[in-house]
Amino acid sequence: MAATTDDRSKILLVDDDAGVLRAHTRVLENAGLRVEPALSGAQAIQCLRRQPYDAVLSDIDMPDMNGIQLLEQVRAVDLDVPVVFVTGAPSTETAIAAIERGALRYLLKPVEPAQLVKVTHEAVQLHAIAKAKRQALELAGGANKWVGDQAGLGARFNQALDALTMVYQPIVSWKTKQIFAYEALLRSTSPGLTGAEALLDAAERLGKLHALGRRIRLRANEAAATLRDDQLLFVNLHPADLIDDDLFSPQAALSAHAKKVVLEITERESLHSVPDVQRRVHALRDLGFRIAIDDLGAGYAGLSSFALLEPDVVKLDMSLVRNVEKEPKKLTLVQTLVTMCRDLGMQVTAEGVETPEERDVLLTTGCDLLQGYLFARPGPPFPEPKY
Ligand code: G
Ligand code: MN
Repeated sequence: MAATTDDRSKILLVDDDAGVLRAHTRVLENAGLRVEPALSGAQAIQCLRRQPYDAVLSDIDMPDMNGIQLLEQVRAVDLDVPVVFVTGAPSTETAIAAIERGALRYLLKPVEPAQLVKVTHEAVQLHAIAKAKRQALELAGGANKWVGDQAGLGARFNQALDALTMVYQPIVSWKTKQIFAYEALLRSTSPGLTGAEALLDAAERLGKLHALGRRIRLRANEAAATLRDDQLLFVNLHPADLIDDDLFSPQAALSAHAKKVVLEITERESLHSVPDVQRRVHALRDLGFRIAIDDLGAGYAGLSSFALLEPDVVKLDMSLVRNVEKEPKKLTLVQTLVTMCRDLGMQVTAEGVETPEERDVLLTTGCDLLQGYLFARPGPPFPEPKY
């Protein structure tokens, strides 16, 4: 194994066929690349957790974890590393799945050595660009993206945690002109960590997502206590909250009002890093919580989240709502989702409704629970909607 000071590009090569793995390793090493061979998806994920790679080249057809599943898990660990598939059993289905999930290229076995090298070099270059872009973003972000050291960030984070506020936005039933629920939304106005995203980002970097989640639930619990009994409170969870014991404790603050609380789990982030998702969600239900899938239509998690979470409520992402009256394809998709969810006994809400035109078209699909600036902006407990 090369020394850690070696600055040659590192490639993670995954194939359950030891012969192919050896042959491809030799081709890439001869081209001056460093290669870490892995005989399974699980082994590849272990490697990725230990150190970053410049590209991942993977077979698709493998026992236990196939290449597509591996790709999803890779994204939970590394957002930027390019993934190239090399497969002997091509099908349109897997090709579509691969590209949809952000695979860079799709090569057919047997691969010409020159092509393997060329595509790998391209992937490495793209990775360098992706890394540079992220750094540029951090620089340009100024106030919102922290570029200083961990200790400084930690101090800012603690201040921001103490000062964090929650705002509340109503979800209304258009039919009854009643408030169905409020969604609790995180806000941070602390210097250096302005905005919910900056605060979440800092928590993630510092390994303090649990502390942030607990504080959010403490605040949400204070609000839940003052909410009318016929109104629900929607509270957003981060996937990391699902592995925090505090969430599952009957003594925890929010558990006292569990029957009034709907926990939102976003489709934007993968749940693959959470072991036993179904058991955990079951435990939350036993405490009295209801479960919502948030940002439906914006995530890469596909429909697998339905099977995992069996949600009580589904929230259509605002990207599906925006201009829905002008885009027939979008409308068809929304109609299909609303019908499917309702058939499964789930309540459907639409987020980010901004215009009467969007509202009216959504109503025709059977979606009656609506949230967005058209009714009320998020504000201190509890803004009154206008209908
Ligand atoms: O990820 P989640 O769906 O929980 O985030 C909701 C976010 O969308 C909140 O930050 C909220 O302020 C914002 N929001 C709420 N209503 C609207 C709206 O009508 N339009 C837009 N653009 N944003 C909205
Ligand atoms: Mn939400």
